[in-house]
Amino acid sequence: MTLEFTVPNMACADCASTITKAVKTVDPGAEVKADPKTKQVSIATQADESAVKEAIVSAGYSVA
Ligand SMILES: [Cu+2]
Repeated sequence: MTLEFTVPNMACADCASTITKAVKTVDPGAEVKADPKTKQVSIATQADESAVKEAIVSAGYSVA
């Protein structure tokens, strides 16, 4: 399953890597593409959408 999120406060490559790490705490095998320019995060994962969202939010980012 591929999840698509918009993360408006992902501002730079560091944010993208923080978000990627946060997602990987939920699913170490997740494939994460995070683009600070478009604010889009695309995640190929078996994990629950709500769990992935929660991980991103606890890392300090908002999910639209
Ligand atoms: Cu940043």
